[in-house]
Amino acid sequence: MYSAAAAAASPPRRDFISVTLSPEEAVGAGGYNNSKAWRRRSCWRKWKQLSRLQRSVILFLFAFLAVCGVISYTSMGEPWKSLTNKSLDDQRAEPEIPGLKLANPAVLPAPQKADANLGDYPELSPQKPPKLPHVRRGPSNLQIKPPRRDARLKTRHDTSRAVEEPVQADKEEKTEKSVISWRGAVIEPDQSTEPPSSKIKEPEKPSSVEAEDQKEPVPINERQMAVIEAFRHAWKGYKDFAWGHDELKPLSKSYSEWFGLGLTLIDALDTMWILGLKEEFEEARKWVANELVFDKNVDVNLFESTIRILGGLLSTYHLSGDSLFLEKAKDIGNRLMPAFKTPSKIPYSDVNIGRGTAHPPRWTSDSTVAEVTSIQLEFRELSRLTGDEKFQKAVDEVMKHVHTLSGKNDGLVPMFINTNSGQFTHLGVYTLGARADSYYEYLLKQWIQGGKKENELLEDYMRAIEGVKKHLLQRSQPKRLTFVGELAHGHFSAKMDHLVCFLPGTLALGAHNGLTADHMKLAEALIETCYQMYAQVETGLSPEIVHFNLHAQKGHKDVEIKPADRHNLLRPETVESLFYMYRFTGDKKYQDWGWEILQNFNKYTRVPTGGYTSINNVQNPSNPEPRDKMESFFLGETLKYMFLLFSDDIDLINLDKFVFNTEAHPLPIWVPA
Ligand code: DMJ
Repeated sequence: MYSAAAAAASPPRRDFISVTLSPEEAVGAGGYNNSKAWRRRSCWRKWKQLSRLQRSVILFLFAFLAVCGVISYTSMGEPWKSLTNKSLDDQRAEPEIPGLKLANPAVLPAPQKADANLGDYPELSPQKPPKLPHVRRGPSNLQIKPPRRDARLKTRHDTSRAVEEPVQADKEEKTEKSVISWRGAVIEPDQSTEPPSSKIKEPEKPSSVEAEDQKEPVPINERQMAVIEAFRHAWKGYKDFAWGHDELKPLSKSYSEWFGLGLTLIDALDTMWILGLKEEFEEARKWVANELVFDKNVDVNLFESTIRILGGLLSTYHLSGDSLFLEKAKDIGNRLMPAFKTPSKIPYSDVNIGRGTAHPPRWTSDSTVAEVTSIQLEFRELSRLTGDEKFQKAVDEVMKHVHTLSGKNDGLVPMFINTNSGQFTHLGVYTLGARADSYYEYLLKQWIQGGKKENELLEDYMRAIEGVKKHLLQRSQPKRLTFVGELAHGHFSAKMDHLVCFLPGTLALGAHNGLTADHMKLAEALIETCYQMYAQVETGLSPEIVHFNLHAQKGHKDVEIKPADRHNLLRPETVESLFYMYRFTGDKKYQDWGWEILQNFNKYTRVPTGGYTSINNVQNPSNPEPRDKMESFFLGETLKYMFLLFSDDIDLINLDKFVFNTEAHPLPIWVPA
């Protein structure tokens, strides 16, 4: 190309040849060793001998060559640059599990292939960090420790560094701690807690409590104030009519007993701490100090008492730093241990905490799969705090055993497990709802709690989500809502429990922790569905169970409700997922949806004399049929997640430092010693 252009623009050939100065010519003319001055003179002489035209042509050619040189240099740079970037991207984007963007993924097996049918989820929202004003909250004496640095700033910093400093970024990918999030940010947990393997002699000081002088006053917004008001109203009912008992019956102004252990009070302790309700907290603390006694001849359900009582005490200990709560946690933890004395080590469902005996329900020797696999976060944390390995050993053994069991369907588990044989029973029925739900939640959360090193947990989680995609996802009509149905002996049922609405939050949490962005897409689709389970109902409150329409019928919505399923127990799962979705996307619509739900709770479930009640009929706004019961999780979970959802402070229970148990009690994430 160059010679053709040159030829076209050149003068007659003779002139061109006569001006070509080669080293050979120079050598021939005067010898290679002649002085530089001679060579300069000789060149100059030759130049002078040229005609003006010849000189112009030469100057033009030099100029042309110089311009071409500059152009080709810049255009060669581009492919080089993109090649460098691509190889960096390739290093990041080739995990062992497709879509799993982990810094250290080598130990993970490939999952089974997902059904491609339902891949068409709404687009991810733009991958920008949420626009959250960075404030800390709460009265000064109830302040949660601020992080050592601004997590959002750090995330941005790390992202840009990954592009600008490839060598450094590559090194970071190989460290055990770093994980690439779904937004492409490098996440490095920086908690100061240690895993239980390190010998701890003294009970550990909680890591999350801040020295008084570092606390700042924090503004609480109007929606959060409304949650505080709702909590106070609920608490008033509990205090006036059910103090020290398990549950408030707000209409009859009395209480019901389940374990006789002040369940609502314990479940609500850390909510009061987070909401900054100092007086209420102090009063409840006194009750725990003076009245709470576990040496009682009473049967408790292992799962329920672990997630509500043990979990509640542990998280309150971490938030408050008050050793009273750790002492109580140790006491109940020890009293629950007899449940694990079974032939298979799969625990019994019930324990008598006074007598130290345990047993299965009267009608069967089976335990529920979700129950035996959703006590791990709490017992593992108890081991870490006490240095006594027995708690963790018992629950880890359950997980290891379940990991090896046959009877799963692409990672989906049956609902029952036998305490004698250790095998799954009632095979062939798969749900993400009651009796299986928190198995999936705790796979991910244990992996996060333990510093993302226990690969069997992650492997089971990833496989299970693939199983959900393959067997349980469907779309409704007319709105084409993505929902999670059930499978019974090969037959799909379009039934979804409200309980399943924990799943969008869990998927989003996984994506935040470096798992595939597909999980975030699915989370976005599912939370829309969970919201519609409220929005399409007359009271704006979800029933316990819905059935989705698979075929469009005139005048029918997506959601159908059977008479037996139209109650609402003040459950938290949708609000819980809204909280995670807002934290990770910053999309205000999630706050608005939560706000609508709170208003509808106020409208249809609030009892004027104090407390809130579950209702029997979400389809009848003029008579929702109050049930006269306020579940402890309304204070332990629903109102807590509401308050966190409306907060713009990502350090109000920072999700890179804490993992919530299935009853919304935050426990610290461990880091390697
Ligand atoms: C709570 O006790 C827990 O969230 C549990 O995992 C499921 N059921 C209730 C709330 O709905």
